[in-house]
Amino acid sequence: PAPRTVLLTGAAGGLGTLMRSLLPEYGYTLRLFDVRPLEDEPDAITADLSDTAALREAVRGVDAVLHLAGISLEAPFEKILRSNIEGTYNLYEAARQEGVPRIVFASSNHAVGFTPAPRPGEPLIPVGTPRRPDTFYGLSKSFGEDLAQLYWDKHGLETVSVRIGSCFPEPTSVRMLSVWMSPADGARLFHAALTAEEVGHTVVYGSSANTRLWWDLSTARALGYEPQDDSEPYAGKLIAEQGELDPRNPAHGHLGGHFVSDPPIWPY
Ligand code: NAI
Ligand code: 15L
Repeated sequence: PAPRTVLLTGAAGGLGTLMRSLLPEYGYTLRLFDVRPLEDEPDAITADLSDTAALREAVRGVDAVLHLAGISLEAPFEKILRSNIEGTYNLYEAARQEGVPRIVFASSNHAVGFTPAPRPGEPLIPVGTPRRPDTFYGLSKSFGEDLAQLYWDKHGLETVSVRIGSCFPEPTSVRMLSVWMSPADGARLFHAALTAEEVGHTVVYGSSANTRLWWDLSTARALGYEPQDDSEPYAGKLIAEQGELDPRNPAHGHLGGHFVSDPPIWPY
């Protein structure tokens, strides 16, 4: 049966806020979880991913989890370790103990961020490309994908790991023309990941059907995802402001953009 009640971790964040408004249209009842209080949501659970008792209670009875909580940019290793590595482990343990059948995990393009960006005419990057994290942050997403595989192989807990590109209302850089996922396509993809049958552990890239796409969306489409948006209408303005990408510049020539720099520079 299609999942109805979904635990949304990271509900107070940028993507969480977008999904709180978009996912109910698909018929979901969302249970909200974040360490940051959600003032306008009296039933939201305010807790840290280190609080294993709160997590057990949060996942009890849900049909699936959409796991967005975590540090979403580069940070000192100790912080990444606590929120993204141990926090994701704590969530999987709680889900296993409570018999939750599926997690949709917000992985990131930064798990493969050091992969050279394909030039026009070159093949798109498949999900099976070797992982090449560009940061401790990307490393934590690589860990999350391995954790998901372990919990599928050993415990039969399913995951769709979504290597999200850039999910924001509009693309704001030339790189984002290749990796952008419109919020509406994000909701379409998360819905497909929540409802597709027999996913085991499936890894997909998360983006719109961009004209300048860098990666292969076939595993996402196999879940039933049909992207409707394309960043191309934003191309003229962004290229006029920022210039074309120069593949000789490391921060232009890799999937992860400026995350490959040391230190990583945002925005790009
Ligand atoms: P965000 O930083 O706006 O939101 C993350 C939320 O997680 C915050 O509300 C924060 O309070 C919460 N959180 C962090 N550590 C926590 C902890 N230890 N316990 C409980 N809650 C905690 O990030 P955004 O943009 O909404 O991203 C959501 C997820 O998607 C993140 O996991 C991020 O890595 C991933 N992602 C997002 C992309 C995007 O384009 N927005 C691209 C690729 C991945
Ligand atoms: C991510 O993983 C970040 O969470 C998000 O804030 C963006 O930086 C995105 O990747 C990106 O690569 O643009």
